[in-house]
Amino acid sequence: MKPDHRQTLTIAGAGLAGALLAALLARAGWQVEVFEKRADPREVGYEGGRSINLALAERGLHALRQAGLHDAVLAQAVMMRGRMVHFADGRTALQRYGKDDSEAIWSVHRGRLNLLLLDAAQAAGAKLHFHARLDHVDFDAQRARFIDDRDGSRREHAFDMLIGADGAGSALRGAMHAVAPLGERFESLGHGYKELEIPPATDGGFRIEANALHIWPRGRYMCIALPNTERTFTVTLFLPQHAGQGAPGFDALPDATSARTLFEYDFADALANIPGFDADWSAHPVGQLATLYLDRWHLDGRAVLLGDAAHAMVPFHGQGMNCAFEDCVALARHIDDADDFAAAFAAFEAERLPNARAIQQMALENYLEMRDRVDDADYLLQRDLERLLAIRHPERFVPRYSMVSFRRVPYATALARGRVQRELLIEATRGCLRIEDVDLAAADAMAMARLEPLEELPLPGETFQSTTG
Ligand code: FAD
Ligand code: E0Q
Repeated sequence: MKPDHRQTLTIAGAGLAGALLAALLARAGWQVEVFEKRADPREVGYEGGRSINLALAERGLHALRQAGLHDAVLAQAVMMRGRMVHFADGRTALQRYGKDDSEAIWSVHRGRLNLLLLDAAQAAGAKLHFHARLDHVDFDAQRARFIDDRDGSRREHAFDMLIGADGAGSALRGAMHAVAPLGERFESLGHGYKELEIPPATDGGFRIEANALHIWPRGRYMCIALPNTERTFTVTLFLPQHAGQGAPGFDALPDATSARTLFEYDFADALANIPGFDADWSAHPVGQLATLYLDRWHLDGRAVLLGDAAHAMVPFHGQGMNCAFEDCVALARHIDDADDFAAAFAAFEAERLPNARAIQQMALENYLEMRDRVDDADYLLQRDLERLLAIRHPERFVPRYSMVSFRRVPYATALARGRVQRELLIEATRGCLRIEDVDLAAADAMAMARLEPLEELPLPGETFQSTTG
């Protein structure tokens, strides 16, 4: 479709996905209006609530490139070359994410990224409305009601179509569900998270390695830390909600003193760098983690969901935002390609829903891998062989982590090829203790026989260009 000035695209939610989508669609020439329940963060400062920083990888970077924001975002990001694993005995080891610095991920500040996206959306011509919480939708009359939570005042808005970028608790999803069930299923992980801060060192520098994602795996739970440009780190503790089977849980840590005892035992080297531990613990809430599955994401041409509103996932692959950004590019492309909105939304759902399912599953799998396996001997041997095969067969054997983080092949492809590769690694390392024990010729033969070259697979929408951008 060519942009039609008699039609307005109305977006609910000006978070990460809503703001980027508004920028992309406005740049393509569409009239866009965005309604956000919170205050304008550019006026009141960012009132976050959820994770302070996020890992940005190639999928997200590619989407930002489409909006002309790649360089501006990277200028405010800290490179993370790999995972710095802090073992229980105090040793540390850096596990590189990629082959060199061209394959790294980036720690970005959620609030600053959101500000940049809002500015870009506005500069491209999108109209932004704050203090406007989507509350009720009449799909027959095509009218939506928004509430200003400061005083409870209401405003009505006539829409042509609604796009739900209003996050995991999406009000649009609820309204769509009332008209035609979406097959909604929430699966709680049973684990929550809490954030703490490592401030700069007394000399103003970073207290621990700056260019890494730190991880303290402890079997059934773990801590991670991501660097900030301010030379601080945001630490996140992931822990079962309920204590049991010898493992601690948030319910058994009623106060900072009991939490401190856990940290003294399990995360002593982290605790030594968190001088505000007690205050952080008391002030920060425990966040919930869940996966949201839907069977449908759209209501003919009148409404569609994307990002967390459509497919919230657990954060252990660092892909929720990256996937949401990829959704934005895909939706803009389908709107460009299709003859009407119903066809665009249907094509978007058909392309993205299976891929959302795949990354949701990989994110769940990564929790087990991160908290329990990164210091396991079998796992380390398989990673060694994986690295070797990736060098020997660069076009065929691409580690699953790399397919997810450094490539843009569909997530479903990464999941399927990852399965084949994992089987291969298990078979080729069976009975081996060291990489020298592995029969490389046999591993090579398996790679050749079981894996087609990856680059021959087409990428979705490689040809999409926004009309004016
Ligand atoms: P949101 O960012 O939640 O934005 C939704 C917006 O809608 C908000 O501004 C909200 O105020 C607004 N809104 C809500 N309801 C209404 C309403 N009724 N009316 C109007 N506006 C409304 N992802 C990564 O890629 N990398 C990471 O490293 C990473 N780490 C994470 C760590 C944690 C602990 C968590 C919880 C998540 C992490 N994620 C990460 C996932 C990422 O935060 C989400 O996937 C991403 O924020 C989704 O963006 P969104 O725009 O869909 O939703
Ligand atoms: C990344 C980057 C919250 C979070 C975010 C992440 C990652 C992890 C563990 C977590 C996965 C990884 N990872 O290191 O394999 O790559 O974003 Cl817990």
